[in-house]
Amino acid sequence: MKIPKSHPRYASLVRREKLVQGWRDGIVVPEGLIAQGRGEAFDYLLGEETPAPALVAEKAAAAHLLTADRPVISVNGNVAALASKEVVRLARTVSARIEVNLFHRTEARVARIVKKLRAAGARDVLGPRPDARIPGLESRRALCHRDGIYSADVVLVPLEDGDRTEALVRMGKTVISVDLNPLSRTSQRASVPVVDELTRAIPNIEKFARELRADRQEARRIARTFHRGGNQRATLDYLAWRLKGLEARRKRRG
Ligand code: PTJ
Repeated sequence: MKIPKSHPRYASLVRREKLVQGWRDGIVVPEGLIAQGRGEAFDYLLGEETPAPALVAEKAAAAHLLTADRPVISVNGNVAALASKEVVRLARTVSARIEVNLFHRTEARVARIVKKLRAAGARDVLGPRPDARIPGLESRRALCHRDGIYSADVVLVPLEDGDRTEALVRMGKTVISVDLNPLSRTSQRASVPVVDELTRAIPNIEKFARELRADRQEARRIARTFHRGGNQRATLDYLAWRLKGLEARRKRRG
């Protein structure tokens, strides 16, 4: 479907089309379309733009990825459909490995996602033939690579389910999440929860990484001083302020 650029919700409609196409191509699972709907509801409440606390978390995410010894970006079906190019660009900027890790795992879908990432410019993608397991996880999401997620010190997990975030934190890793729901288990458990829309968050993290690349000391300082609790409070305050504003506008209109 051709979406007119003048449509007030153009960006959101383009994301929907990408996901539906991803589903047709066997990259996205139907559950992924439901997940996007949930994300959209939160994005609507947040004003469909990056809130200030998310910018702070995105800068901290960039700092952690840049100063990591073994950073890994985990990719699932939705992420591949929405932001393959952006993920590849970020991986290059912060020298991270990319690993396909799926909740609804089939080997055929892993192979299709790897192909999509390669077409977007990735050279070396982990995912097929996993050789390790994340301890304490029953689902097929536990399957991973010893050279990738298993031994990573910093893992970026966009659009995640809470179980794996908890398991990765238990393994002692710094976990960066991207999830529009500030109340999800993922956002509550991640070391750096980024509450922003994926296709805005990944380029923002990349932009901050480019800025910080020349000053590792500053990157280390930002990573060290990020205050997770304070940032989460600021996100909820922002949401409450938005809702109050919407209510005031409704009252003015009568
Ligand atoms: O490809 P697979 O098999 O690994 O499956 C991927 C999905 C997304 C289906 C799977 O990870 C899943 O079921 O995720 P959940 O538990 O529904 O969580 C997804 C979270 O991402 C929800 O909290 C949504 O609010 C959030 N979300 C959805 N779309 C976006 C988003 N956050 C940021 N940007 C989005 N575009």
